Amino acid sequence: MKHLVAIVVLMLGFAAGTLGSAGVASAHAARIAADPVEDASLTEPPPRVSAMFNEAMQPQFAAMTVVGPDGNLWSTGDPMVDGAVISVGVRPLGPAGTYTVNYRATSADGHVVSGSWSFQLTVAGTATSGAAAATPAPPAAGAADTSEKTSGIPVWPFFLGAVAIIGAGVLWAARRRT
Ligand SMILES: [Cu+2]
Repeated sequence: MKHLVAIVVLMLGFAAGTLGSAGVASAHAARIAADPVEDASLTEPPPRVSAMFNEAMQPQFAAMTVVGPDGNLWSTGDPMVDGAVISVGVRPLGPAGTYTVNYRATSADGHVVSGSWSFQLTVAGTATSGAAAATPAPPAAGAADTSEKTSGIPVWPFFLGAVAIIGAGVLWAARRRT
């Protein structure tokens, strides 16, 4: 039981560190460029969006999604990690408005880096959207991998929620014992 409490405390600390790291200057990997650039006004949808970091990122566990003004998912396929650059394909876009790119990736030192940026589409495309962003997108055609990263949805909010719930339960149980 003691070990379990220690593990949960560690996980909570890690989660808090992940959440708190966004605004804190640190030596961890940081996003140094984005394509399209932040707040760009585009008349044509980009075929892909990408973020460049200041160091190479681990190819595993990278997530990147594009959510449109309609709240739907417009990214398609798996995120691609190429050294310090993470990118994901984008469907032909639909409604004009703000599209937000969300990403989460692990740097070489194991720290998780997550964030988002937005760009504007000023001329509506004719395409229809993908799945609603709240639900996992179906795997890309031909994709054999059905792991969670295939969906393109960051899983960490759910992970943090689960950690919080488990942590509360363990602490409650531990308190009852003493
Ligand atoms: Cu780090």
